[in-house]
Amino acid sequence: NQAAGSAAEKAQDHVNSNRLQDAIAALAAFGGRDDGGVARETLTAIDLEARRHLITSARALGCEVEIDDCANLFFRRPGTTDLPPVLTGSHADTQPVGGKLDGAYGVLAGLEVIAALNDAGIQTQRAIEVVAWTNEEGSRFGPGAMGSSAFVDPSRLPAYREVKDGDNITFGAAVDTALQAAADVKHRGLRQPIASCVELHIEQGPVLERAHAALGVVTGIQSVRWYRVECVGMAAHAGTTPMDERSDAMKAAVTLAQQLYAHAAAEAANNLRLTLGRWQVGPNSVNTIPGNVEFTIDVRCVDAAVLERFEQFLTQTVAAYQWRGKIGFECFFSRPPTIFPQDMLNLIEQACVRAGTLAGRGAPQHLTSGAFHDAMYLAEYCPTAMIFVPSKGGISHNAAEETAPEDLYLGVQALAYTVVELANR
Ligand code: HGY
Ligand code: MN
Ligand code: MN
Ligand code: MN
Repeated sequence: NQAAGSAAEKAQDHVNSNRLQDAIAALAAFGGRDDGGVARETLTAIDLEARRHLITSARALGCEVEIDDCANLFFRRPGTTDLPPVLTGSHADTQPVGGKLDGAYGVLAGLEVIAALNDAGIQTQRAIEVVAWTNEEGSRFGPGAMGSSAFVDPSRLPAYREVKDGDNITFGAAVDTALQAAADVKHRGLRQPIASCVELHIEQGPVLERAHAALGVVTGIQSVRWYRVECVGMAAHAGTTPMDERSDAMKAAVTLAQQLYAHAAAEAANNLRLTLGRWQVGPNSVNTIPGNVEFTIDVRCVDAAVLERFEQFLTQTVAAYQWRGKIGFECFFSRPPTIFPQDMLNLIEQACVRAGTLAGRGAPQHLTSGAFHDAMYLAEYCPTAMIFVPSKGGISHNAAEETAPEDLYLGVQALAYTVVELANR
């Protein structure tokens, strides 16, 4: 496929680092924080402003823009045929305190590839679509990756629409507001034909940096489960209630939490990762014994059997806890491990080797993603793969998230090569 190779190489060589940096800075302004981080949770007013900015930017590149029933945004560069498009992109929503690259980099990289194709005067057989998925983070509305999940399986959307955020706003109402704000954008259904998908993302961990690798060929994504645990005791007076007569929900929650951390430590050899990230205490008063404590569990592992073992331990430990109150839990997010197909890995490898070699950097590093991504759902639907660039200090989901401009540039070069190769197959 020599002709495509040269188009892919030409596209790679037209990626513009300064234009990419400007695009990253412009998007980061939406929800930008004094500490350099970004606060732009999904479908908030600031997220809608950022979406409008992306629509304007994509139209300036000659793209057609479409939006679907889950408010996923698609920026399309037509091809010379009507064959199903190649999809790239990522998510534009952030954690409550996130960085300016998580998700945003993949969306802007897709737009930079389109700008490079325009500069190079390249036409591809297949259209190229850049997507900005709705609610990848799952922090405002759980679970995560709702947009890509509903795209692949529309039957999931009704239940997602019922999910409420901390202010009792439903995801459905937030989606409808986003659709109204994009009334000038062509509407389309979910689950459209896609030939293949490539997502470029920062690693968000320390592997590439420690390996001194500029680029990562992502072989898969580890499994993940989210649980909500609720301890229901009885609120009572902190001063008058004897210790042996309390139904202290905080004591129950803290005891259970310690046991879960001990289990995680026992599973360290399997690299089980446990996070108890969000706690809500009722009535949350200095001098009232907590009557109600709810906390979340985020547990991950490359080996799904380890998560099964975790759930058994959680069930047994909850059942064994003796007190007057009760403890309940529910799993509200569960994804098996994702494995990307070998032929896609080979293409990503080829793209990374060329970009890395031209820059005098070493070979790309193969790794499993510790973070989940929208690509985990797309992998169920079409040939899918991911490219990583390093994260400084392995830090992410933190205002200090950072990647060297040179590495961000190489990542987009590898993406350009991959997308053009796929769009000419
Ligand atoms: O949590 C995750 O893995 C993703 O970054 N939202
Ligand atoms: Mn992300
Ligand atoms: Mn994230
Ligand atoms: Mn993602």
